[in-house]
Amino acid sequence: MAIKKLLIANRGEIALRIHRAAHEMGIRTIAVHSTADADAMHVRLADEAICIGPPPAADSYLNIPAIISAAEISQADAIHPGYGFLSENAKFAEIVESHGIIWIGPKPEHIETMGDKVAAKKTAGELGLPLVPGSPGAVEDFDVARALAKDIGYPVIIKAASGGGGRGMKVVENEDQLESQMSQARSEAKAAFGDATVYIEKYLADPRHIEFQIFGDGKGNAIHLGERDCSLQRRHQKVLEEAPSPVIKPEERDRMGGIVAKAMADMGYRGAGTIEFLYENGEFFFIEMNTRLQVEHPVTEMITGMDLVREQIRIACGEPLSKTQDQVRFSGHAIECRINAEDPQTFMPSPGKVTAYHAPGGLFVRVDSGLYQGYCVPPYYDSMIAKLIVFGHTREGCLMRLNRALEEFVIEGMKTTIPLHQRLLENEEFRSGDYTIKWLERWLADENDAPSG
Ligand code: MV4
Repeated sequence: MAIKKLLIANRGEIALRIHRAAHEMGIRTIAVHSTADADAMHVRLADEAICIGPPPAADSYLNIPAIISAAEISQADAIHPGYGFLSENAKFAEIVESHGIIWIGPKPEHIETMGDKVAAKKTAGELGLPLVPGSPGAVEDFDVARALAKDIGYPVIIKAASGGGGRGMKVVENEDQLESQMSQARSEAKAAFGDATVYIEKYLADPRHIEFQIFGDGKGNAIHLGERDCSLQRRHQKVLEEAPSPVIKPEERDRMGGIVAKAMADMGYRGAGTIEFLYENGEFFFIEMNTRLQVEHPVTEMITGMDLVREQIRIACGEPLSKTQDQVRFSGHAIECRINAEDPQTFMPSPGKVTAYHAPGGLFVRVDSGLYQGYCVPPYYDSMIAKLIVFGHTREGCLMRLNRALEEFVIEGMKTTIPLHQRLLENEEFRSGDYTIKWLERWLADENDAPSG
């Protein structure tokens, strides 16, 4: 099953990332784009480009008939969805496969299962992954919820089965609040996702967010590529990610990674996946699985020397994993800064025309971005305009190089979050690796109370 032409059903830096891997494998690429993206770099770089609709994503990058038509017209033999948009849409994966087109992603049934958080948790538990204590499934009845919460111990958290990414969650401090919070969670979930199903977990007060990268070949083999620490988030948006986590010891990585890879092998998982855990007091608790390539995959590439998109394409073609677990080697430290077209204090979006652009370079510095001088950042999509990824043999060396690279980065014509990353790099707690999921928002609030000149 060789691929000659690949349609990239995405935009921005990830479309470039996929194009690069494809071209290095001798595969021709087809870009799709909205009318707002006619001048985008992903369109310029691809061998062919097809306009699939007007600016709103619902009419273009989420427009399944338009994308399938583009694939048919261009005779694409594979589709890579990138992240976001249609990447975790099981129906789309099925439609792609039913047209005889190679889907560069997991089996549709696994996308479907992991998209339902209750089903995902049940599956993870059956596969031997450690779970946050909580309800064994969906909870509908208040009396059942009350008994469960009492058993688990307060505080508890109510989550929407169709949620994810932090949407539709309610923390409940005591029994008095349970009934009202639960009915509120249910009606919000119904309104947001068309599904009122909720479940209950013990609320972990201040954990880290640690996720394992895995690959499966769909035939019972799987490997892990270590963890990423994604604890630095604001309103459930990751700001900076690093690998390895500053708090995970090699033995812990090998042990947990082994458990995760075994689970994925047993389920017959195919392609790239990420298993998300909360980590508190030396313990891992499964929360969700992402069945796609992630924004922060480059930090894993930097410390393993592997090309994760190439790996995805190989697997989709039915080839074996390029390495056994024993051949995966972790070396050094990598950090990724997400650079958004936003005010670095208020986080207000700031799209506009790039009037000057200079990307940093030099040893161990990587910039994934579709920006160029004269490009207009459209207001319709995500505000992330670049990723700066830096490697160092040690974390300290990585931080020094990151500081240097941020200094070099010039993006004029709009506000960006580069100054936020520079402020963060000056912070001693961040530098020491001593942070949890609550740390960044607390630090930003403190900064606003006492702004430095
Ligand atoms: C939690 C939690 C505490 N306890 N579950 C937020 C997004 C979703 N993926 C899961 N989330 C959380 N689940 C229990 N039982 C705290 C969070 C959470 C969080 C998790 C990861 C990264 C940042 C976060 C910010 C706030 C809350």
